Amino acid sequence: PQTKGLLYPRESETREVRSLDGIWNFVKSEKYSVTQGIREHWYKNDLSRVRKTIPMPVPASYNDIGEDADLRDHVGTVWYDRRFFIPKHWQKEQRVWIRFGSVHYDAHVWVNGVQVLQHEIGHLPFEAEISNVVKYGEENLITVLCDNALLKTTVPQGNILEKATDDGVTLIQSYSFDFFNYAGIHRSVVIYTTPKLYIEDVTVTTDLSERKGIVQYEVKINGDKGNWLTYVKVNLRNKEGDVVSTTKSGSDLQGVLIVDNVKPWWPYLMHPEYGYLYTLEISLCNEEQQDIDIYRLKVGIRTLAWDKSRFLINGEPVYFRGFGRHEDADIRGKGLDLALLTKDFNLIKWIGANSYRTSHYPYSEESMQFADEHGIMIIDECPSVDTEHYGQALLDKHESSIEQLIHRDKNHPSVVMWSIANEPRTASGQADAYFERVANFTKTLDNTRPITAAIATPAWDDKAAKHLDIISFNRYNGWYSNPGHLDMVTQHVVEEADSWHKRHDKPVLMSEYGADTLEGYHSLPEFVWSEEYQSKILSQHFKAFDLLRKHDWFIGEFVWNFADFKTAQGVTRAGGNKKGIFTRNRHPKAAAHLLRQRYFSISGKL
Ligand code: GCB
Repeated sequence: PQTKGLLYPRESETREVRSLDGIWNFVKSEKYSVTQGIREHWYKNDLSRVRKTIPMPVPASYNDIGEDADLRDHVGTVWYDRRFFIPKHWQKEQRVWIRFGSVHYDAHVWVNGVQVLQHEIGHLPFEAEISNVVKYGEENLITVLCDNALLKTTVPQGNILEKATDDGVTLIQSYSFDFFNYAGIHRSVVIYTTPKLYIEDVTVTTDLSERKGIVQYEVKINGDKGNWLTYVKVNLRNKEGDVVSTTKSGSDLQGVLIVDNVKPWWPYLMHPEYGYLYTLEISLCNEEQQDIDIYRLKVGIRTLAWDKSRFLINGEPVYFRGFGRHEDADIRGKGLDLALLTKDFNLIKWIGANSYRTSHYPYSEESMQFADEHGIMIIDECPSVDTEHYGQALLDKHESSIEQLIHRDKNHPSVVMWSIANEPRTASGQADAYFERVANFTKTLDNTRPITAAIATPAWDDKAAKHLDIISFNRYNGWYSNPGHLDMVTQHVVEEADSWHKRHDKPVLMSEYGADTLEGYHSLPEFVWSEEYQSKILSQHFKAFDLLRKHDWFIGEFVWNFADFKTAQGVTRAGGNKKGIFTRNRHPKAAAHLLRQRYFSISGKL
């Protein structure tokens, strides 16, 4: 795994960043074959010389760009390429890097015909130094092979079947989770520079003591120091840009900064000034105090604590009002779209939510930065969905996904919990040892945040929850269980939350509930799929949550889902999963107004 460095690429006095986003050339392999293009050396020259290419936007999923079902439903490999310049002046005293925000699922990258990267598991960044591969002051070629196949040992798991069609055979990708397996170059591609000796990584942890903030940092540098004596100088700046704390010169790679009259990081609506961020400015200097490298990182100063019955931020108990979500939109699929991201955060705040779970995979780095700034708490989930057939190969990859996730997101104040799986099959005897391993592994990487998993196995049958700090459960009362029976919701929710708490004596939250709803379909009395039914199902849950909130240990409610999203085709899905409170275009359904009333009223700020 690529767990060295990977700081978000930012410009500074010593670093340049260039985007390779835009239109690339694209071709899909005719058949499912990882080796076809490799055998035929498609990466050695422009793809357009060997195949007829089509234009493909980056970042975006490729599936919904065309009018062709074969492209949408393609199973296997596709190829992208484009040309780019490297300025001549980068040759001196620089390292040149290529970095991908994410490619789903498996990616191989060549620069000028030389393979520089391979990365499996989508949703996470990866990078390589390409200083010795690029041509300076000239045009260069980058080629990406992307494979979307999900198998028994991928995270998440899937299965590929060969089926007869009217014209021969075809490959069908099956998977048990319901979100569409979008693929392609999903997030931004950048080329950036660092000095030869550079800041490779930073880890920050924070604490509060009375009115003081404590920022502990650890900096990793990399590169040949030669005979230089180097120093790390760290400044903490407030929003106005004033230095509020600084290290003495000649400091170590690790240290502590103290901030008087600190402004802590608070969740949205928990404090008038929520989402307060300082800037940590790290300078690597030589003995004459000249800057060799400078990197800046936003820092929120807060504490997290949890016990058997509570979850606290800055010493205050938190009740989560949130959503399960997806990175999903018309045309772009899972491609990063800053307009959509901004709109989503506006809607999250409009509705009064203070949190969401990154169901069912890590979301973009840009979204994590938004969450920091808007005070939105994140339950950060790794891409393990519906885990089954437990085994060592799967465990290795599952752990790798967690390692990469924590490495990427460890410094975000918004991340308040790690979710190590969604709806794993935890009735199985093997789930016990498997999740013990995964939970322990996660703890060794970060013990400052609690661990959860969203579980759908009933408490009495589950083998994994004992390894978690906080229990999240998913249940569709009035939908998958007893559809049409709104009078069977409240009691069942209360009983299930109670059963989790009795068995484990830990904080409990409901991580999914809801009902599919076709916008504009109305029915009185309420009928499944109508806007009235969704509103009523929410109200019945609210009654349960109000009963449960009398106990400290019930700590949150997460509607499924923020917005409608695309799924594989199936007779239970009308154009996708319609459990959104917003439509796929982000318009409110009737239930959005109801939820808004509740979220503001329970936040105490109506
Ligand atoms: C679940 C899954 C979620 C689905 C949802 C549904 O339990 O965790 O991924 O989308 O149910 O609507 O069926």
